[in-house]
Amino acid sequence: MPIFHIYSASPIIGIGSSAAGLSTYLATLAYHQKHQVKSKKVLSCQVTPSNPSARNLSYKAENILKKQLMLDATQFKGSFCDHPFYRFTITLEIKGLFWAKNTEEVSFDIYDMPDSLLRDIRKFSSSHSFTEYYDDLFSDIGGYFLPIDGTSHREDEVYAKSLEKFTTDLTQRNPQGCPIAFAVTKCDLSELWVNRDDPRGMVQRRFPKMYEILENWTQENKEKVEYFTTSSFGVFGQYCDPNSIIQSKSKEGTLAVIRNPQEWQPFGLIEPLYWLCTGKML
Ligand SMILES: Nc1nc2c(ncn2[C@@H]2O[C@H](COP(=O)(O)OP(=O)(O)OP(=O)(O)O)[C@@H](O)[C@H]2O)c(=O)[nH]1
Ligand SMILES: [Mg+2]
Repeated sequence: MPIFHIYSASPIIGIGSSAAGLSTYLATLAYHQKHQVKSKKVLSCQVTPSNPSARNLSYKAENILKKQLMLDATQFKGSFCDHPFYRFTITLEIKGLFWAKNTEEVSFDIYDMPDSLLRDIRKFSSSHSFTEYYDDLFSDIGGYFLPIDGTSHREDEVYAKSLEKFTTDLTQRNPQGCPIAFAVTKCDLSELWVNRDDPRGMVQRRFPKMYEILENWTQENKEKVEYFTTSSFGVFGQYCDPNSIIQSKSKEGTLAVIRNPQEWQPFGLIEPLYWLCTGKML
């Protein structure tokens, strides 16, 4: 059986809204060996954490998330290269023509950045002590993964301003273009779950200002943006109850822990990463 190996040489950078769930997402990706992919053409999907930091994430999922606790907030480092990166390989079995099956392997590195970065990008980019750090955010990057807490819609305007600065700088510094995967996280929560199959519509309605910035950017510069819905915790039972217990809610979003670790079934984690690496939608 032929194996198509796609190796994304340039890393992906993950930057999200406050406590968007990026670290939880990566730990969940590392921990679950088999992942659900909605597309019927995907027969199976397996994720392998392939460097020590990624394997350590899997350990955190087992010993923190599964014990109904939260991960610590990701710390800001003085220099971009000090942030750990995680290496993953996604192996997909894809239905071909007639009875044929193809195997695809997609490997990539991803950086987990602290979420304060997106909120503060305007302050940050103009601060002299961070010039080098800011420059590194744009050099030789394969794509950006932008997880946004779906319940942080009252912060749309704040993030839209940062996104405007970020996309303008991206076009200037990276003329070859760079894709952005915008992922609405925590879609196990009922208010988001109902619209999980319409990511673009959900972003357009809940985050109209960010949507406008991204759509203008794609049209003017022929850059690529795609929208996704994800949940690291998933839903469970006959009534698709959110598999999460809410700890607190504010305009910045919702903090929660996993509710039923035995029924832990994340969804939507693979699609944005696959798209960033291959340019194809699953
Ligand atoms: N309901 C729900 N809550 C989630 C999900 N993923 C993460 N959370 C919660 O969201 C909060 C933040 O998660 P983190 O993974 O620490 O978020 P982060 O983006 O890494 O945040 P920083 O490291 O502070 O930048 C925690 O309370 C998580 O348990 C999810 O899929 N569903
Ligand atoms: Mg984090």
